[in-house]
Amino acid sequence: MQDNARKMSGGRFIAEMCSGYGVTHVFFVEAILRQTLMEMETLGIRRVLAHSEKAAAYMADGYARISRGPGVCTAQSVGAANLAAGLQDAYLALSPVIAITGRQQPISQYRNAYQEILHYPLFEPVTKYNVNVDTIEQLPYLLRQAFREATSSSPRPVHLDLMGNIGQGIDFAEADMEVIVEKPFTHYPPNRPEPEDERIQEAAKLLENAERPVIVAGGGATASQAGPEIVKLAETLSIPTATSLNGKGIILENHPLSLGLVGSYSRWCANRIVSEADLVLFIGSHTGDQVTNYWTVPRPGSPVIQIDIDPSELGRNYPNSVGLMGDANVTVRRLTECLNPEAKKEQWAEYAQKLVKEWQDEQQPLRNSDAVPIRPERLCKELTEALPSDAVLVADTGYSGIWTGAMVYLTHPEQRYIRASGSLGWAFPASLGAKCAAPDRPVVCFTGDGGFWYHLSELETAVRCGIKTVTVVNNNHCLSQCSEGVNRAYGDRPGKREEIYKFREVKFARIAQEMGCLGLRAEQPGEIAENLKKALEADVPAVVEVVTDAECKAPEPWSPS
Ligand SMILES: Cc1ncc(C[n+]2csc(CCOP(=O)(O)OP(=O)(O)O)c2C)c(N)n1
Repeated sequence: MQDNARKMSGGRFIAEMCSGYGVTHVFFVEAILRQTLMEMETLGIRRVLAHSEKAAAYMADGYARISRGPGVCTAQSVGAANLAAGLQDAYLALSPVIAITGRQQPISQYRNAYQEILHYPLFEPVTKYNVNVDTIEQLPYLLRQAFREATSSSPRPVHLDLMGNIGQGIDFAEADMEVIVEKPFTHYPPNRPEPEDERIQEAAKLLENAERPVIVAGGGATASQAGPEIVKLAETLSIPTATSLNGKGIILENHPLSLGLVGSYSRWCANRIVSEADLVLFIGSHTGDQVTNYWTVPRPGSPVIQIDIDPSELGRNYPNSVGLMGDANVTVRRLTECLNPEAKKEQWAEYAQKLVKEWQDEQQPLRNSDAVPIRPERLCKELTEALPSDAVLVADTGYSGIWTGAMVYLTHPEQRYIRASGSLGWAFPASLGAKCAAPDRPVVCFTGDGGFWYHLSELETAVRCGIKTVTVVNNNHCLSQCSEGVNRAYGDRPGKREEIYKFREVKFARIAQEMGCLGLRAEQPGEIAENLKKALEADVPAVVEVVTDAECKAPEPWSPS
């Protein structure tokens, strides 16, 4: 027996560990870990019973992204596949979700046990640590490692599969165990490594000598809370700065050096400037297809400096002139300290701003449009104006990501933006998790009707658990982003093409109202502002349905010819 070990159940141990690591909410579908959930109540951890395991995983993901720490979700054996499906977005977004499932005892394995398939392969592609907990003695080691793995380097989901289909082999088992909480791993980044001096000097020289440098900041910059340091660096040399969707908010979108979003969900001005740059500084960006518009922006072969906490990312898609392995915040600070401010690129920055202004002028008539059905650009303008200075905006995928990413301006340092990494329907449950992590901040979800349909039932969860979010439904009664592709496929051929992307014209405001929420519907542009105001002031979860024009399509991303 160790010095500080106490005899306790696995359930008590898991509950105390979660509490020690600062976990305030757990998201789950019954039946799983009943002892743990009971013990969590005594420790003040809120149990959020969801209507599906996928939604529970999305909630834990939203919670983790906003709390900047581990988010916990759990499901019994038969729910494991649903839970794993919900981890794809967290995996892609580098979100530290801890997923706990139960699995049948060995005596039932491989003999047609009811509800049972192998879990391990389901979780392999969506976790960085995927282990079985067979005995209570393993629990302290494996659970502590799970917190460490989830939050360190590139944070990502982890999975513990406990003995017993509802985890009872661990949950109720007793042993002498010590609750050890390793403070650094209660949040990410747990540590802030710095690159070597010579590398920093090399990067500084390249930046000083470049004529047209540009910064592209990504999710790693957000994770490191590097915004103020990046803005200082940008201002020191007047470097135009673009972001990915995960980096949105790193530089305020009314800052004179801000270009907005670059890549495929983007503004053309950002793509043009990044494309014309003679040096690109990627900060905490995975340089994937979305932020680079399928690796065309910047052009292949462009000189690149890259900063990342994960060395395997340095040069993955663009060979680095200099690769800086380190935390974004401290690395950028050290880089700025080495720069000669006389090497400013004012002309280049002015040129970049001219393009940004052109883009904004082009958008103006759409943002102010009084058209009915409402244009999404007008909705985004109203949302920009209504968004409180400390709001969290949670965006779904597809057009919801494009509209909010490019057209809702974040203009306050406290505002946060998180978005689906591609899974339609993610945003609404994720916004509930985000609200649990930040109960005092307004949390606004932006989703299309196609996305909202996925987890509509979680409105009941929001009301039951008092999770007071605002959900803006861009309701065009169809999968608008898909209609173009379907029409292209049909070409001139006759047929019922609408069957592939159209829905019935349902009123979400009425459904919401029926479920105990405040439900509001805007059919005229002039109604949006008042509805958003009422929703933000409501003392119940609110749904603001805005009837928009399905024919409005997002512009194709700009690419170099
Ligand atoms: C899980 C999943 N299935 C399918 C898709 C493909 N998809 C991307 S956007 C989209 C349409 C979204 O429709 P809606 O939420 O109504 O927004 P709109 O395009 O109408 O603005 C679809 C089906 C996806 N991204 N994720």
